[in-house]
Parts: sequence; C-alpha cells; structure tokens
Amino acid sequence: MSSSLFDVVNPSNESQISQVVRNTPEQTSRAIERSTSAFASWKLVPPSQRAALLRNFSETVRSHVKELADIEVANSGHTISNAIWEANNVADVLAYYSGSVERLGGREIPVAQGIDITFKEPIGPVGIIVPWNFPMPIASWGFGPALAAGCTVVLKPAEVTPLTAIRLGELALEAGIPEDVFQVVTGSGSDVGETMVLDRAIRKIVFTGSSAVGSRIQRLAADQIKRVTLELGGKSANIIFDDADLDKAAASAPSSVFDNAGQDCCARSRLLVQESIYDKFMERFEEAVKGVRVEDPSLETSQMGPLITASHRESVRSYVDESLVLFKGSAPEGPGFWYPPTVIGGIDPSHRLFREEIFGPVVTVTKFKDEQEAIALANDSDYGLSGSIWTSNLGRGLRVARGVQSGNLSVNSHSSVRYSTPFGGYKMSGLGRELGPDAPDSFCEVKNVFISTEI
Ligand code: TAP
Repeated sequence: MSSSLFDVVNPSNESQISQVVRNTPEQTSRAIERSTSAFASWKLVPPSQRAALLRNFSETVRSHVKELADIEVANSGHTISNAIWEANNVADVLAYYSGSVERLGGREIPVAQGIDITFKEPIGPVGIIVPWNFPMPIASWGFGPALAAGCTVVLKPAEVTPLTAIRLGELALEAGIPEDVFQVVTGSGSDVGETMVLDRAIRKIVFTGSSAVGSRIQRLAADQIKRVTLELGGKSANIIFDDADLDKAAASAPSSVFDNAGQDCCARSRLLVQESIYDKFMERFEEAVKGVRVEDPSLETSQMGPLITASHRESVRSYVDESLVLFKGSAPEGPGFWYPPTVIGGIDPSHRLFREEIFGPVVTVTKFKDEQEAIALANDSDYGLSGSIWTSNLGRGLRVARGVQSGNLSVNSHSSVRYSTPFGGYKMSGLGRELGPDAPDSFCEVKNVFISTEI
C-alpha cells in the first residue's frame, strides 16, 4: 500500500497550513529496520562523543526556538509564550541528559571469590508515541534520556500535530546525530503506532496519551515482554484551604486548568474549596476567570488559544450541561475551534463531569469541610497524576500531599513538570516515571558479570 498525504490545519482559523505523509505499516517497518541497523553503531559511540552530540542537538534546538514556537502556534494553537517555553524545554531536556551520558555506569558489588561488576547497556531501538497536546516537550522527555542511554528512537507524533516533530528530526541531523538514530515517522496510531508496538525489534514503547490506548498498548506489548512507560490522563484536584493566601490561590487557579485550553494532562480540573471561605474565594476566582484573555495565540498577550479540532470541541461541549454552569469567560467567534473557560458547580462526585477527563477549559467546583474530606474527594478518582494544595500551614500542606494518591503534587504552586524531577502517575494515570536523574536507567538493561579470582 503506498502512502498518502493528510492535511494539517491551524486550529485558530481552520486554514490548511501543510500536508504531511501518512506512512503505511510497511514504511514503518522499514524505519524500524533502519533504526535497528543504526543502533549497532550508536551504542558504541564513545560516551564523551555521544554527550557532545546531545549538547550540540540542544544548542541547535535553542537557536531555533522562535521558529519551532511559531510552528507550534500555527499547528497546535498554543499561545506564543507557552510555545517558546516548550521549545526551550526540549533544549533543556537534551542539555540535562547530555550530562548523564558519562555518568551512566554500573557498579562493583562486593562478593566472595571474585569481582562482580554490573554494566548498563542500552536496550535497543525505542518507539515514542506522542499525543497532540504538547508535541515538543513530551517527545523530548522520551528521546532525550533514550538517546543518552545509547538507544535509537522512532518517534510518532499525533497525526494532527506533526510539524514540530518533523522539524526536530531535521535539527537532529543538522546537529550531527547520525542518520537513522532519531527518525520521525508520521501517520496514524493504528498504522504507524501499532506497528511500532508489535515489531519485536522495538524494545520499549514510551506512550503518552489516553488511558484507553495506553491500556491496549500494554496488552499488546505483554505478548513480547516489551517494556512500556505510560503517561496517561488526569483529573487533578486544586485544594484551597481556609488559611491559604486567597488572592494568590484565586489568581492562579484559572491558569492551572485553562492553560493550553485545558488540554493538559496535569490540568487542575477539580477545584475543591473549603466551605468557610467558599464565597470569598469564588468572588475572586470569577473575576480572574473573566479576565483570561482568550485570543489569537500568536499575540504576546494571549493566555488561551483554541481547542485542537472541531471534533474535540464537540466532545468538550457534550460534557457541559448549561444548567450547571456557574459562570464563563469569553471566547472569540469562529473561525477557529474556540471554547470559553467554563466553571461548573453543584454536582455530586458521582457526576461524569467530576469523574471523566474532559480535556478542555472546564472546571468543577466542590466544597469540603475539613482536611479528611479534601483528601477523600481528591482521591475519589480513577486518575492520580497531579494536584495543588493551597495553605499557609506547611505541616498541613505536606500531610495532604502525602495523603493524595498522585504522582506530582505542589503546595502553593501549580508546578508539575521540571526536567530534573520525576514525572508520572498513580492509578489510571500511568505506569513508570519520565524525567529526573533516573530516566536513562529505564532505557538500559543491567548486565551482571562475575570474574573469579580463584584461578
Ligand atoms: P490518544 O488518542 O491516546 O493518542 C495518543 C497517541 O497515540 C497519538 O499519537 C495517536 O495517534 C496514537 N495512537 C492512537 N491509537 C494507537 C494505537 N492503537 N497504537 C499505537 N498508537 C496509537 O490520545 P490523544 O487524544 O492524542 O491525547 C489526549 C490524552 O493524552 C489525554 O487523555 C491526556 O490526558 C493524555 N496525556 C497525558 C499526558 C501525561 S504526561 N500523562 C500528557 C499529555 C496527554 P493518532 O492520533 O495520530 O492516530
């Protein structure tokens, strides 16, 4: 079957901006064969040289930050300020993991009658499957540590947002990363993605996306005992206690859920507010929501862009029961897949708005009485990815953080992702961790060698 082209559309104005190749399963298999051949030499590149190549890749990305950001604004509708952060994040991730290449060693373990040494060896070609919501950073959280460990990479971007991945592939070559060490294969999840999962030469899949697809990938990978890292959905809580700095908590709550138009696995889409300060908080929160600038994402002033596609906007809309809306922000009229920041109240935790990941600019607000109830509500979810706790009592902040079943929590902040700290989810939010100092280890086999001193 020969490949065809698919249209890439700007979600802010619905114009066609490019056409990209839809690779077939056969073409994907050939890319995997090339990745396997490249692995044989990439794993032998001396550590200092591999580190230098990753540093070079980082610097090349850094010198193209504005170009990459502009592509992302046009392809994904991200605000220009976010897109610049995202491109810089790729450069930061590569720089950080370039430093790990020469530190990634095994150890000598004391044993009787000999010497025991462990070696860390790269596992082989790795498949990285990325969603459309943060195409650049999420890809780099996989390919940065994988390349550092000595693995080769086949990267599949989401079909709707392939453009920055394609450009990163070109920049890798420009930076001197040898041909076929880092390949980008565009096309659909069912053709390209599933071929990567099923091909035995791919030794690990790093998948970020929905829990439904993640669970299918884990089942398929199990037949080959293939490793998987899964970064999946979220329904995180933003918990506001009565001793919090209410001005800061209310001013920051909109960006914690409406950033990237709510298309963020870490979005704090369940706001939990202590009942004693509910009215005071909601007054400030409403003012902040109505002040969110939803506009052309290429403008420096833009704080929120459109949703990714018309069908995704329909999905978000289908969740919103207008009779439950407390208030809304504004959004431009079409063209473009715009949807206003929307605040929902008066629902029970059994309601689907409280339970399901909407992946749009919609937040539910629920009152709680005390610490125990706040923790119970936060944990009343199949997901466990992120969350925030606002309080001036650090002891309470830590107690609640320890009580909430979630991989990444922040106290008096909405920070979720730093390249130097581990990131991942509890429960249906995922399996394994990305980023942080240990990420390259997850791309290595550990080999143990015993040398007898008795002969
Ligand atoms: P998915 O539909 O799961 O798609 C994610 C990626 O998987 C896309 O590249 C998709 O390809 C591909 N894919 C689809 N079916 C596949 C299959 N059978 N085999 C292999 N690959 C397949 O998710 P999405 O709608 O793009 O992204 C939204 C979801 O991602 C949300 O649930 C969100 O929470 C989650 N997410 C999680 C995180 C972290 S870090 N936990 C970060 C971002 C997003 P095509 O789309 O090209 O067909």
